[in-house]
Amino acid sequence: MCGITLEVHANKVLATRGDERDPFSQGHICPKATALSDLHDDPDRLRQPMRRERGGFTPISWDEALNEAAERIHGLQQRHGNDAMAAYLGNPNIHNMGAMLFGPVILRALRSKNRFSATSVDQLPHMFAAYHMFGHQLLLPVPDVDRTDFLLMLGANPLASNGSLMSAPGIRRRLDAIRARGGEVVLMDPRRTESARSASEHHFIRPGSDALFLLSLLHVVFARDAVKLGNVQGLTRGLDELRAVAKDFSPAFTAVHTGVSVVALESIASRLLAARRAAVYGRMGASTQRFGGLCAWLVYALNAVTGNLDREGGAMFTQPALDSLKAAGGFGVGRGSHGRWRSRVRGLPEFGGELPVAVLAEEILTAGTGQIRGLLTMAGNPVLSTPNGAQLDRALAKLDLMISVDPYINETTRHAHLILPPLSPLERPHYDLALHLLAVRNTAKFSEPTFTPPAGALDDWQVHVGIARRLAALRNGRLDKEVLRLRALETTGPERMLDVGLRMGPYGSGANLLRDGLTLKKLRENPHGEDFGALQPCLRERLPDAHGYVELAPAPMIADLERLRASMGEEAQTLQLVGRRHVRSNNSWLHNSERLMKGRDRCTALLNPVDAARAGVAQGAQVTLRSRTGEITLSAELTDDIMPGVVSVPHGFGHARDGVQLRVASEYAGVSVNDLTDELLLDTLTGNAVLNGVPVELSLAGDAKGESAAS
Ligand SMILES: Nc1nc2c(c(=O)[nH]1)N[C@H]1C(S)=C(S)[C@@H](COP(=O)(O)OP(=O)(O)OC[C@H]3O[C@@H](n4cnc5c(=O)[nH]c(N)nc54)[C@H](O)[C@@H]3O)O[C@H]1N2
Ligand SMILES: Nc1nc2c(c(=O)[nH]1)N[C@H]1C(S)=C(S)[C@@H](COP(=O)(O)OP(=O)(O)OC[C@H]3O[C@@H](n4cnc5c(=O)[nH]c(N)nc54)[C@H](O)[C@@H]3O)O[C@H]1N2
Ligand SMILES: [Mo]
Repeated sequence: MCGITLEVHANKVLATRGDERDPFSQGHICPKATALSDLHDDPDRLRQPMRRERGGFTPISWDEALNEAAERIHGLQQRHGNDAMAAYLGNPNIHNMGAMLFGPVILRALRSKNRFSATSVDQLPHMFAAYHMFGHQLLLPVPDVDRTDFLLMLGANPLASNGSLMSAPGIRRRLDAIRARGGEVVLMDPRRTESARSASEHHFIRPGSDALFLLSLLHVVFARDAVKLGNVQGLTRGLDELRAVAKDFSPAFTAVHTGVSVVALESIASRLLAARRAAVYGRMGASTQRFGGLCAWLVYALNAVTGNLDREGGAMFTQPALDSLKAAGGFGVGRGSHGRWRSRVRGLPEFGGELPVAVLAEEILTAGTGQIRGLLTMAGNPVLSTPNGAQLDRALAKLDLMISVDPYINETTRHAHLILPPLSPLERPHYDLALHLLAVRNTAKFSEPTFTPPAGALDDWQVHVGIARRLAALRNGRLDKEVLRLRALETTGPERMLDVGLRMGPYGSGANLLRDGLTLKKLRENPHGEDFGALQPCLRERLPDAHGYVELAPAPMIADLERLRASMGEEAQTLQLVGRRHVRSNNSWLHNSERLMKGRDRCTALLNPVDAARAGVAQGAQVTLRSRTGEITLSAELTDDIMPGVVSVPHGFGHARDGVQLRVASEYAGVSVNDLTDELLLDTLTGNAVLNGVPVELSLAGDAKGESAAS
């Protein structure tokens, strides 16, 4: 989302700078931008499809690869049924225009109910809450950081992440501006993070307890009779039920569980209520935890009852230039769905057409009709990114067929029979379909490919349509209508769709060709990007007709409160594991850039000195962390910045596995925290994985006591 300027010569990037003229990022970039050229130049990046044979991977032609992919999928589905072929979509799809527009084509062609994605290790609770409250899974409120006077953040570290469900390039500047105009930023996080330094105030909060904290804030709002609905007045339902629910959760009742004192909570509530404009924002720490669904709901509800939903300086909704909520032409995203089918083994419900990725391994490993025997991964590395990744690692080795659309031979794709590598990010055009939807300002920008792709190379979308068309031909013959439709799509490509989408969007000319509106041509003429201004109140128009109101007390959330209450008895005796991100990293896949990786070891366990002393752990010592699913050994970093009783380990490491072909990443291999996260530990309301607040045991590495504890 940040505008960048690349200075290039021949096929080489000489310099990467922030684009000062980009109206959104205004010159800001983060280190990930410099990695673009490293990805482009990386000798480990695959330039040709690969087939796994006895002696390792051998390059094959694209035609051979696509034909073989389709034939093997078709054969597998004929033998075992359509659901035997599963798909997993990873995070980089959402930064990839072609994959966003054409991913659905291959998913439809697979006709499988076994669809998974990184959504269920990430923002699923937000989508779940948006679906049940606003009637559309993508109506996600974004904090209007540029105009708010009071920002309360839970479990987010935007100074490392650059935002998240709040695309906000240069977030430090934006947070500093809040304080400069006399406002406040309050952060709740079990670690005093980089973002805590840009906040006016930081409070430790016990992992997994945010729902209790939020209920107490609501309790205070109701107790003080301070409810104000503002712009959503007349649109809401369930206010009385919300009041009745919050009544039980007084600050005194929850304080022992959250670790946030009554005084602190009352003071935060007072300032939230007194602020002219305030916004509450929750992210990974409040989302990928045991009560993620409740947190997302309560954050949105709190914004609503304090008059801050859909108003300037509050929690607002974007009006993106290509509006995938309303897009014509068949590439809009559906409102969402819940419980239309269930996973075979554990019986977990689908959401939005997907099953929780935490069940993927058991669906492969459990024999019986409907067992998953084939998997297509598209831009995903679930071995490092999903709970109990080690189990999934073993499961993948057992598949009859695995195909990966991915530029690397990594922890996941090393199991693939075929790897189909897309273009480098500098060889494809870019328009961010997803993150404009989550941005703190309405803007649009299109970037041309920097370099011409090598002749014959294919990008993600071409692989998607290429396999889909071949599958259709195998099923119905070469002259089938579907085959011809897909062939036409292949020649049209994503840019035509983008152009139609922009024309039909809120700033486009629509069907009126004489009206002067946004087109792809216009964006091409202004590579710095178009600015459509600050977010505007728009919820009334954006609520889907089929819903038409804001539900403050959705039935599934109310029912889930029983689980929350039950958890209050069982205070954790063990350390609670949480995650962290580093500004020079992105999940698992930027670790092959020397420029990003150099410097001291980042795959460490942050421990409070109190916990360290109890286990006899000194600064820098090797420690072992164990959970139900496995153990990892890494060095300890002692710091008061982490709350007592909590240990923090980053994810995306663990590259020392046989067959991984990542030269730099292997030097900084680290260990995978997802060998400790537990596929059985879920936010059962939404099916989202618990990656924060996982019980673990700590011991000095090689300590016999720890070993006996593990058995
Ligand atoms: N413990 C713990 N686990 C976590 C998290 C956490 O905070 N803690 N975070 C979670 C979150 S938020 C997310 S989003 C997930 C991410 O989960 P995943 O998306 O499964 O994992 P990534 O590490 O992002 O891996 C992306 C893969 O895409 C490939 N790739 C990169 N660019 C492209 C491209 O343009 N095309 C194609 N075809 N492939 C590409 C890379 O080589 C890599 O294999 O991890 C989750 N896992
Ligand atoms: N540099 C960089 N940028 C990234 C990424 C990256 O890997 N590197 N990943 C991208 C992706 S895929 C995503 S989804 C976003 C994520 O963006 P963010 O959510 O902003 O980033 P995280 O670092 O995961 O922040 C989660 C915070 O929650 C805290 N936490 C843990 N448990 C709890 C809890 O129970 N309650 C509370 N209140 N806090 C808790 C953790 O200590 C951590 O500081 O970042 C994106 N941007
Ligand atoms: Mo993510």
